[in-house]
Amino acid sequence: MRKDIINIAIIAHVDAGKSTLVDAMLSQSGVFRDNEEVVDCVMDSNDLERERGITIYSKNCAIEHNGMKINIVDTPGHADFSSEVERIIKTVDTAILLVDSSEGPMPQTRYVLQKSLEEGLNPILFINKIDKKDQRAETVVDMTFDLFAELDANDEQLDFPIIYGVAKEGIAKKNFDDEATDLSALFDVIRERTKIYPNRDDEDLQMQVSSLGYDDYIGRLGIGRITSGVVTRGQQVSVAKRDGSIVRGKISKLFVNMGLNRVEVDKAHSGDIIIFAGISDISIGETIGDLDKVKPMKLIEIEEPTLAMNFLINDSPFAGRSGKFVTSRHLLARLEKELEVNVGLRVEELENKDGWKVSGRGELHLSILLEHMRREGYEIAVSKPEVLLRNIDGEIKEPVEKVIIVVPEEYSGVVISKLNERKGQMVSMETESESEYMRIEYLVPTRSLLGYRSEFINETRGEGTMVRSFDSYQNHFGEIPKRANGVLVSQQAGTSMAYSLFNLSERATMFVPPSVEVYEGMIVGKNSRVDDMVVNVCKNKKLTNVRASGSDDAIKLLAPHEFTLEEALEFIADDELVEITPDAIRLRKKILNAQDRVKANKVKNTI
Ligand SMILES: Nc1nc2c(ncn2[C@@H]2O[C@H](COP(=O)(O)OP(=O)(O)OP(=O)(O)O)[C@@H](O)[C@H]2O)c(=O)[nH]1
Ligand SMILES: [Mg+2]
Repeated sequence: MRKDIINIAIIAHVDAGKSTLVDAMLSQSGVFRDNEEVVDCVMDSNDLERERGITIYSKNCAIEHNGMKINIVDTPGHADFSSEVERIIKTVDTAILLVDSSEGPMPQTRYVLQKSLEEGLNPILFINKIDKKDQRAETVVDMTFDLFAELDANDEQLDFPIIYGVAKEGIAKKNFDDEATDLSALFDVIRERTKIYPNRDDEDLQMQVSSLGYDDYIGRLGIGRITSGVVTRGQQVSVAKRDGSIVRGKISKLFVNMGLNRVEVDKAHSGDIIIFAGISDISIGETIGDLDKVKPMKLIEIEEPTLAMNFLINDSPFAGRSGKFVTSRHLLARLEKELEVNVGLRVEELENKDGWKVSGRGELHLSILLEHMRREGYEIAVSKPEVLLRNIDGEIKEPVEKVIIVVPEEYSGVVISKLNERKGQMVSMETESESEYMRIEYLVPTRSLLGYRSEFINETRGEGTMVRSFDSYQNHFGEIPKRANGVLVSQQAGTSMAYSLFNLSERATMFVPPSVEVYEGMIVGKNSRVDDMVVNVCKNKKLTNVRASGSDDAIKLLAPHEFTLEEALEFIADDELVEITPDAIRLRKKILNAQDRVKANKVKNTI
């Protein structure tokens, strides 16, 4: 028996409360047992997602409401994953667009809304977090309406329903002042405004793969919505491949979503989102059809990568100390496995065969992969991220991002001068209504934003917020300033000593605490000046027999600066690497010996 089916995507800018809303939808439709303890953002099931409080992978779940099956796709809000959201939008019947009641529409709101409108969806607007003190729901509704209009919404789309809610408490209402205790108002609107997917079970099978999964036991999984027809387990099918060829295959396993789980079924119906195994090289955009009757659907484009890093074999003196997987064979096998599911990732062997150039959609996309690898026991050395330029109509273009910054007025000067230095172009600047904050909008080449975030946080004392999103490809902006500070490089291997760290810290920010092992060529601090300095951090004070009372016992060391993986990648210069192992993130010079570095530099300068 086929149930009525609706597919919904939850879309928004990062942190608008998408995963929280999905929690509430799940719990109010009785997916959890009464006594079941449910964690917040239950869909953010990956451990990195839990730690960071963000969604990285889009995920499906399904609920039943009044006899109808609702497939819900929770999407990531971070801009690195835009293209994934774009693909999901192609497989749903409606979208719930969340907008924060105080923030208003943000760059990613614009992006996901634009894609939904282009796809012909009629989004439902959900003004979330109306419990916030600084909510301005009515203004935000107006702003969102303007955004719809600006994005050429048609009349039906412009007539979008509005729900006001507190996702955190599972509350939704039609009017701001209504009393509500649950999400009924949202479910009513979904029911009224969304067309149920038509029953097309009698037609030929057509199903396009819109995302991929992987299961250790059954291999690669294809995920997508059945446009028409039915799929049965064991069915022989034809597959229209990306390259235009048509091959045969068999659906060996078939699943649909039910609550939070995938359940295995014998048959799935038109309109439903399925997960299937059996076709080992299935890829995004490929169409499955009845045997010898497949009608390819319009190919979904796979986005070009924008950023690359070299993943190198870790050859530091500490290599192999904490990792289990350190050889090139290990790295290659892991990268190949990642390519199975990580759409938009590209891996090329480096010419000198000491590693791979790995390209992805942004810093987060690539650093998440690195973070996973180190947790699994890999060691890798990684080079400075490099923005990928594009040749468009014979001209070299580079990606440019829109940057929206909100800072206390006193810091606006330094932000503006830094962004100008980095070849940014100001788009607008205004005082936020009734506050001491300035809202500054810039267009800045992605290249010059690498490394800017930590500077920004420092210079605005953590009080500023910065949101970035891809804007366009533009003519190359030319040279941009290099890192303003040199580094302190350890002269020899040994153990760091509080005494030398203390002495150095007068003109540098140290990266290592006392009593840790360092090696020659390891970066141990940031110089306050522009040049690099080779230092000895292992020197201890000569003990004398006479000790001045109280003068040298108490060296007060500032805590060293600890890098997150992303910060480290942003920080390093061209001749440096980040050494990533399960238990440490170290910065180092590519060439460890100081004299060798000088020689190599000379050669470089004469060429
Ligand atoms: N005050 C308030 N906070 C909320 C509400 N809904 C969600 N939040 C909080 O907002 C933060 C982000 O919520 P998430 O559900 O993770 O947001 P998201 O949109 O899924 O974020 P990404 O997946 O990273 O794009 C969390 O700290 C939530 O507790 C709400 O209605 N009111
Ligand atoms: Mg989320």
